[in-house]
Amino acid sequence: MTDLQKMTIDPAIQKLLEIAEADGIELAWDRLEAQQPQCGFGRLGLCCRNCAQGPCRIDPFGEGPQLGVCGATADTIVARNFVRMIAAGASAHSDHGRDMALTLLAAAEGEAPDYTIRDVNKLLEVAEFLKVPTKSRETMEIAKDVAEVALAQVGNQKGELLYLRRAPKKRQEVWRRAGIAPRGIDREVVEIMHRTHVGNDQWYESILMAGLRTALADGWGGSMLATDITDILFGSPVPLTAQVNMGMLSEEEVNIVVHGHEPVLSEMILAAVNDPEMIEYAKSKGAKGINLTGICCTANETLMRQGVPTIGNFLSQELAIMTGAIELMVVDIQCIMQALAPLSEQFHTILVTTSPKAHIEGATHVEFDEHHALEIAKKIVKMGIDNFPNRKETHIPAQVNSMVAGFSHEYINYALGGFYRGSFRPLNDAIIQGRLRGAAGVVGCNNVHTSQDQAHDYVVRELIKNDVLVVMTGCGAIACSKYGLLSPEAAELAGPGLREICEAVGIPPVLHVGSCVDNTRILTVLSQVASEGGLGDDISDIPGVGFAPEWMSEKAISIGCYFAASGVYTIMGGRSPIAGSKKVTEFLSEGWEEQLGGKLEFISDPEEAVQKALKHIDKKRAALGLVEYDPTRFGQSGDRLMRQFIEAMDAGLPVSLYSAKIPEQAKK
Ligand code: BF8
Ligand code: SF4
Repeated sequence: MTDLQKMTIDPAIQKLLEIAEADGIELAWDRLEAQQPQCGFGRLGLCCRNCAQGPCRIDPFGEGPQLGVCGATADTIVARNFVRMIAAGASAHSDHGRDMALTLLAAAEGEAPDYTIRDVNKLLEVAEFLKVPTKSRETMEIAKDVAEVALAQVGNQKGELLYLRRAPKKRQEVWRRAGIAPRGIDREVVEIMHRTHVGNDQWYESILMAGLRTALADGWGGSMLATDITDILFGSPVPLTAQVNMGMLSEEEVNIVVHGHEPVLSEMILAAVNDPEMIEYAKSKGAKGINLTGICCTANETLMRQGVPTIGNFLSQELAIMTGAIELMVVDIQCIMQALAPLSEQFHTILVTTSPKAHIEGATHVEFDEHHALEIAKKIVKMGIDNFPNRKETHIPAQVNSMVAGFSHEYINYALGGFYRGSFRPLNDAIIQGRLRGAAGVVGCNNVHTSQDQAHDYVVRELIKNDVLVVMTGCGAIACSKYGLLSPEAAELAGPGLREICEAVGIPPVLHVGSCVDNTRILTVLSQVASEGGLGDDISDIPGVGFAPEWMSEKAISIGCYFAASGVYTIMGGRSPIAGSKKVTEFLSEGWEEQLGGKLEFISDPEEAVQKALKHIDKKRAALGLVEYDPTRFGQSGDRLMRQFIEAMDAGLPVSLYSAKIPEQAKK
């Protein structure tokens, strides 16, 4: 493997890294090197700074100190650090959900005229879950109540979150029995901060179970509300084709890039760049038009609904600026590197921050306010257009790939069951028959410690090759779309059973279900699959796994934990932040599996991770009494054989369409 391949497998990024090296531009990889050696205690989760008597560090080799000044053990310190990660991640998702609810409220009250209700059916469905009456009521009246109940859920003090009822009954009972059915989102997060204060909860098991309750408040609360309200305001996604990677930057147009997470901003920027006046203005500055593209999850949001091209995932953000082709990058919240500000000063790019919660020193701040959304969005776009004449030399890589995105859980249901009988029955049947071995959710970030996208690409290729249907979100989805895995043609790479399904239904073997908050769509699919029958009656019965091969953010930890608490075997790649405690590591695995049927494990080797995942899927199949997975039983139909038959005919080779065996020379 070359040095460049060790950094990224994306050829567009490799090309830009070469330029960075030649020009002496410092990037995340250089800063990682400058950080070496990284603190071993911190890496293992063994450093506590929760009070001013510390920092206290526990010696993992048992030779140095084994207790913090207050007497905290390694297990306590590791568990406390871990659940604080959950709390931060759950806060990020849930505060995003809260902001979506506030936008819905403002829209319903007529104070945010640029937003409207694009999916009334979804509003009605959500209203039912939130116990908001709908009969003989105006849409905006319902929307106002939905927004208010959603906000009340965030601050709920007693009882349980209403969305827990979306889970299979058995799962709800598991949560109640374990004492982890979340109350309100804010309450759970505050409680974690309280529990982990010096001298409070000091038993790792109790700390970790509280962490799970907080993670559930994210998955079945804050994130689920964020997804639902986004669908209400901007429409539930349906499949569309789109393009991905740096080649979607334009040499001739004004390039505006949205980066961050909240579609409240990116949707308005999209409206602004499509304004004919803006386009004319861009032309007056010598550009051919305006080209909007995105990075990270806000890109996923606009991609899923509008087909806006995505130019990259987390580790691509600095390189995007390095193309010299971006007039303006507008960011809102989360996963935005501070390094973008000094970097953009080396180019002509204007970096605009917009959220009162996410300022960056050196960037231009234009505060976004949903009450004047379009006006502010136009102001930002105009700044970009005005910057076009300042563009100098550009290095836009040629790489572009096609993909299909937009698989909401509603659409997956529709695609598999058909319009008149939308259902997960065909999916369940495919798993029962063994045509599909199982299903997997592969999600999460890039992490500079591992080659960008490599683990995502490897894990997903292996899973589909083994007839495991894959659903993806976040930077993982962007990663795999760059290598063509989210296109229908990728069915060629799938195992025989999965390939047949893809060809029959017309879907890729890897389905893009959205941004990181949209992992909740996977929870909804899992619940509906469990309720459909034939695959047990709980999420933990389903032959499925969760993966976050390149995770780095605290949000990913929260996601991993709410999947585990929902009954899914979840594998996180890279380094384990709990490696400093054997007890904590075992509790997250065996302990949680015993109580909850799901577990969380950190496995750095992707090959080992895939093997464990397949083994787990087979174990679940056996527990359900399903036929053993046998790929040789399938693959005797489909487009591929027809294509091979025609090719062989053209080549004058002896073949029979009805023969399962095609002569070697007829194969590609
Ligand atoms: O929420 S996958 S790097 S962009 S945290 Fe961030 Fe990770 Fe990307 Fe989206 Ni999710
Ligand atoms: Fe040290 Fe305990 Fe304070 Fe942590 S809480 S820094 S272990 S004294």
